[in-house]
Amino acid sequence: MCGSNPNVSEAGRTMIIGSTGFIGRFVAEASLDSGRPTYLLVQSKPTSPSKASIIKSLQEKGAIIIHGSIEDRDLMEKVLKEHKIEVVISAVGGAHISTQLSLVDAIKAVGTVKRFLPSEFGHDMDRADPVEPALTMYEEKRRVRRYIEAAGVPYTYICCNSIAAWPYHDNHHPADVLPPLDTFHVYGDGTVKAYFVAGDDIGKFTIKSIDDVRTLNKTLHFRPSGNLLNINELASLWEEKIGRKLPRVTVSEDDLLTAAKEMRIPQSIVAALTHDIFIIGCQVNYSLDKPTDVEVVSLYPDTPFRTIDECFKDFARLIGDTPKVVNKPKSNDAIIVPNSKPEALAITAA
Ligand code: KXN
Repeated sequence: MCGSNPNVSEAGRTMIIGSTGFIGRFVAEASLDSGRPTYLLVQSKPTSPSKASIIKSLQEKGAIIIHGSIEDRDLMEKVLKEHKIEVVISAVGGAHISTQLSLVDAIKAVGTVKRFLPSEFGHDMDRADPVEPALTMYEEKRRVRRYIEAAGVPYTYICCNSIAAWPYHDNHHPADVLPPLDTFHVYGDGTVKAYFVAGDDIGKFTIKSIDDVRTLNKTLHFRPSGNLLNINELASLWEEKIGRKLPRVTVSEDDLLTAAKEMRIPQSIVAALTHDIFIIGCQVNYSLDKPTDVEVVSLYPDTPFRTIDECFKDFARLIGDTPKVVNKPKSNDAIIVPNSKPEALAITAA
């Protein structure tokens, strides 16, 4: 199936942890789309009705469900052996980063896993240095990196930067939310650029990378130049899509630091990361100059990324199509929309 590319070997059995989460679902869908045998580790009892329906829909697309906990080391060893798992992708949420340590032990013990992707899917932890409480999460992710490297487990770290959506500073899943319809909150002077990558592309390129020898023991950076925008440009693009101008209000560096200091989790983590992205410039203030850096566009020059223009067109379409499911949440002035997949309606309705 991957025939023509000499860097890519035969599709291997892939286990995904956290497949009902925001990132994990994109990865699981992409794995199934690629035709790989896809195993999903899920908790014995789904923690919400929406997670249960996500599992069901992935199962209908061919996923094989394994019940159990990532922290059950004996079970993990047994599963990896019995199903001859070759690739393990973890997309556990920010609150569960350290649960990956015993999984690394299990992977090391079986010795047959060809690639492990820990839950990263953001910035390069070894370079970025956000304020608290994001720093604590990054320290945990750094610890997982060092643990993997010490164990000699083959890995790839995915640094996919930001999700293609309006970057709300108090919402950690902004792609589930429409861009603003009343006011733009512009961080600082609005000129610092970031990479906005469609969730589907995060999944697709993650899966492309897992049996590519060029990403073995590397950090894979997502830097598609067409997806590099500042927040002023993002606002103008959205104005174009909705056919009207909106007022722009400045959210200062101090405002973001104050929100970070409130220590509300996850909102304050997101405020700290928003500060790092749009004030400090953590996605653009370094060059890929380490021998362990690889860049996704140079690896796959013939595979295009979805543009922000296309992603914002999709958001704009949702305004007209689904007026009944557009709700106003209490937490901020954002409007939640379904991401056009039926299970998301359950989240909105819940
Ligand atoms: O529980 C969480 C979570 O799973 C993810 C709390 C915060 C986050 C954030 O993680 C996410 O909202 C945005 C983000 C990261 C990590 C990001 O843009 C970069 C990053 O390195």
